[in-house]
Amino acid sequence: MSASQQRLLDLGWTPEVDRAFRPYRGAHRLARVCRVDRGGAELAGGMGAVRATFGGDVLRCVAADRMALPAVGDWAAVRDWPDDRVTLEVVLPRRTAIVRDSADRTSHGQVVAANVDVVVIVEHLDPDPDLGRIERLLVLAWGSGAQPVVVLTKPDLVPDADGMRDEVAEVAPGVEILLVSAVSGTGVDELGGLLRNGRTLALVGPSGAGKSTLTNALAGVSLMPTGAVRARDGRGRHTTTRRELVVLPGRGVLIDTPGLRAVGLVADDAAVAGAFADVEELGARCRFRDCAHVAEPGCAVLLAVEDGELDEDRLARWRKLRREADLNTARRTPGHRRAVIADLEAKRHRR
Ligand SMILES: Nc1nc2c(ncn2[C@@H]2O[C@H](COP(=O)(O)OP(=O)(O)O)[C@@H](O)[C@H]2O)c(=O)[nH]1
Ligand SMILES: [Mg+2]
Ligand SMILES: [Zn+2]
Repeated sequence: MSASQQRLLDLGWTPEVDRAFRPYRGAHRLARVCRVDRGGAELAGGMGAVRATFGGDVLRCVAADRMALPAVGDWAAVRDWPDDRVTLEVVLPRRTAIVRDSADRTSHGQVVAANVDVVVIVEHLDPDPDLGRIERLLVLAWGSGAQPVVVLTKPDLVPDADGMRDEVAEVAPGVEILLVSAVSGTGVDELGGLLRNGRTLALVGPSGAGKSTLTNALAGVSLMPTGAVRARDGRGRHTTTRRELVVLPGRGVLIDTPGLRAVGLVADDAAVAGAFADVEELGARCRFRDCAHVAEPGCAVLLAVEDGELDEDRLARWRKLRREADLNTARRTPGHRRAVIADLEAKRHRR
């Protein structure tokens, strides 16, 4: 195998990517997006790193739909010009995408990371983990098409990490949960085991959870600035002038996303159902098929709450996320928008 092919494999290249790139071969080069900023993107490919601005087609697509904006993890066809300019001409179809509400709250989502195999939800044990945030990030993960895993950091700082993991397990049905301490080394190998066969892991979670520390621990070298040394710009915000995609040759690819604060979700029903598999399962046993689990007779969900089998707060958070998902669905389909919103309003008044 050539060095160029090896580099692409290390970047997570698959035959699927190759097929998608085929029509562009010849005039274009294949590369993966490592970072995006206002002016363009940094990419890596068989020939090494390259900086590109966005081509006309990309800009036209972005004007119509923000989701078309190249994102870290995207595979792209780039073009070299005689005057040494390089342009990102085409974003290849995404296998998976982590999508959140765009910061400007217009109509579309914003792709946080693309072509991710495993979404690693990173949450600290000290201070206490925020169960609601974990649930939201699980919805984000289920919506992406990638497999979610929860990593609880800083177990070295609490007396009963195992007990806390059990609590988190209650809000993460069917999801693997790892305790990982970059300080003591606990769980680092276990997490590293997920990085194999050129798979792409994306770390998501709040600022300070320990994402960059994990990246460094997995890489075995300090690639990412962490809490203690992180630079801030004049407004006190964390600067993002750093790479986000790290290649660990022979293992896989890590995407360290900047801290997602209040995650605006572009949740849909399926993503919420994935994150709340326990509620869904109970709901399937309700007497009425369209049971809203509010006051219906024969409601298995309410019965479970009564029996202490399902946490009331979790049910409340599920309701809230379901409402968000409904509103998102409404927002995304302009034709149905008015009717659905009217219906939601009517329901709200009835309650
Ligand atoms: N005690 C302890 N501290 C940690 C652990 N992981 C991260 N930290 C600290 O938490 C702070 C934030 O970590 P950082 O990686 O920058 O978080 P990020 O914002 O999610 O990238 C840093 O001061 C780290 O040294 C851990 O497992 N144990
Ligand atoms: Mg960080
Ligand atoms: Zn019910």
